[in-house]
Amino acid sequence: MMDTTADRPVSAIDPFSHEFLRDPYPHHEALREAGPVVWLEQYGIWTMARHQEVRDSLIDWQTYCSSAGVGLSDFRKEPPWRPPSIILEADPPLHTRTRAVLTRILSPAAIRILRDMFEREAELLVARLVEQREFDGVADLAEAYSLKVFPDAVGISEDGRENLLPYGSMVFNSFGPRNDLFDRATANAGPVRDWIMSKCSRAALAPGGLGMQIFEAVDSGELSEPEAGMLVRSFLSAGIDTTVYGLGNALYCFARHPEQWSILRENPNLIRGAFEEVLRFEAPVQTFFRTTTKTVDVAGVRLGDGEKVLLFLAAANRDPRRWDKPDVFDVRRRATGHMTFGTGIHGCVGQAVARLESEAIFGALTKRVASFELTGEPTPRLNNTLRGLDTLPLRIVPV
Ligand code: 4IA
Repeated sequence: MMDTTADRPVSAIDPFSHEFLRDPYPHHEALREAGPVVWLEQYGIWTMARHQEVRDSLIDWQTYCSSAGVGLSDFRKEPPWRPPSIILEADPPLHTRTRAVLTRILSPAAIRILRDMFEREAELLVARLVEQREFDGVADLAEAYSLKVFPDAVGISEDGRENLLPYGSMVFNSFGPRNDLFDRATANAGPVRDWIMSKCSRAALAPGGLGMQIFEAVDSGELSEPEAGMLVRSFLSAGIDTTVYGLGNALYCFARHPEQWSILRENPNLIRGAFEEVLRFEAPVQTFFRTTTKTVDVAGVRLGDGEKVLLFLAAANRDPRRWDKPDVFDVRRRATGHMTFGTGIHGCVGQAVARLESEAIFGALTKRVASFELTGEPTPRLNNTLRGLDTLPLRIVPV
């Protein structure tokens, strides 16, 4: 057989180093330009950073599977740090059955029912922040709002919610290598995991909430009782940090680009599209892995069976082959087609909730805030999967 290893593009980049995570964009460019698929020698894995290849791989779930884990760790070779998610870390037919339940519970009709509560909470929070004038965009807005509305909608108790962010930090750092970020995130894993699991049972959930609706799928025979608990865990894993980072990144974009904020204030119908542009430009979820189920040729390079592939969603989002002036933040751009929600059978099932949160928050803010001023240097919160801020000191200039 021909030795294809001589022909493959190779890179020594470590996508999980602090240096990379602090400013990934020059590295994204290097990976895109290295080739359609690139061997990362430090980890012995493949990576794809161009829009076309990332998209094609996400759509081809038969070749690029999820059941071996969507992090660096291969569940066939080492034990997962927690029981695998039965939706994220699953393939059809299991995935088809669990996904159908969550698709229904998060349907457009279900989201419409949430809108009043999400808008009311956004108005309350924004009124308080405008009064306060100076605040931290991460703690006082992105975290405060994300820890309120979605957990309320799921139907979990208020007390103990301080466990949700540490749990999310574990989940998202665990998709990367066992580096310092992973070690720090998992240092206190036991009690946090126990609290999360205690909130996933039927007994812990409010009647009528999204969590209890999962258990109603047990009564109709679609799921087993333990499977329902596992899907509540998926809500609590996927539904909070993602929106914290997304809302925080949005605020950061608007603080750095005041002219874009003015455009939004003059055309509130652009709010929806502006959030898509934030997701393209500063993707809260940067990367995901797949594992090959057979040998496959990608643009003339042969990938072996059972190999890990790191999909650079955030690099696809700035691929000049796909986007005009990709490094310009432009709220008027047609940004749909970004890869931040993924695509294909695993495309984000909760994306309407994320959009609702952003519309509620930025709808309230555009009415009351003329501009945001940075009162200090924002600091990054490094994570193996997520990109976002630890602190974002802001002052509001009211309307
Ligand atoms: C789960 C991709 C990310 C948003 C995500 C994380 C965890 C789970 C699903 C999605 O635990 O099911």
